[in-house]
Amino acid sequence: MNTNMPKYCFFLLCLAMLGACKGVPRETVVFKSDFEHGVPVNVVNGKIEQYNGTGVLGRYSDGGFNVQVKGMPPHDMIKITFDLYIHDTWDGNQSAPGGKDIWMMNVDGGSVIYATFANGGCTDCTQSYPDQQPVFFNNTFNFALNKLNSNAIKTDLPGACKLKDINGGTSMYRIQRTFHHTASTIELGCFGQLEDPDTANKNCNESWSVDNMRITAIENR
Ligand SMILES: [Ca+2]
Ligand SMILES: [Ca+2]
Repeated sequence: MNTNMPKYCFFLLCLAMLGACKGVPRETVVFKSDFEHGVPVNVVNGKIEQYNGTGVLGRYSDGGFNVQVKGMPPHDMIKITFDLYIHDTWDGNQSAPGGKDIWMMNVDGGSVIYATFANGGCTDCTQSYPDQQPVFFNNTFNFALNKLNSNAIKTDLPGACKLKDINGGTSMYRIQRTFHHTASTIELGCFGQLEDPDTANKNCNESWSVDNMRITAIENR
């Protein structure tokens, strides 16, 4: 038997432990809310509504909210996660007057998601999501033609207003984006840009809300 074997194994174990420690990113949650206790102080233009047994930030149709976080720890990356609910009858890529129905997410004024969504049983509607951005050619923004509810993780939820209590009236998407970011402040904005000729009932016909939002600062080490 090789008497050096125990020492050799100990040496390998130390190397493995060192390797495990080095390079592990440090994650700090800088904003987190399930919207069960009112509008968080970081949220501008926030409003809370009960939907399907839980508090959500919304509902909005046109317009939306901003989340502002200041004094963040040193970091290299930001991870944003939340649930996005698309409520009732969205027309996706349809032309005027029903569409397009666009939902967008901005970070520090730059566009991260600018996409159309369709929902609520629209038979010949397409949506651009999960494509994040339209392609600009022929002097216009061309949105991708994906199937209604593409990439939704739930499509059998009840509607919120026009399709209230009707299963399939709401679809839910899990939004998760990670990107390079080093500034000590961040401003996240979420907005709708919806077309509906029935302006008096727009917020009932097509709206959106979010839940379980978390912003994490990640420092690579
Ligand atoms: Ca909630
Ligand atoms: Ca519409």
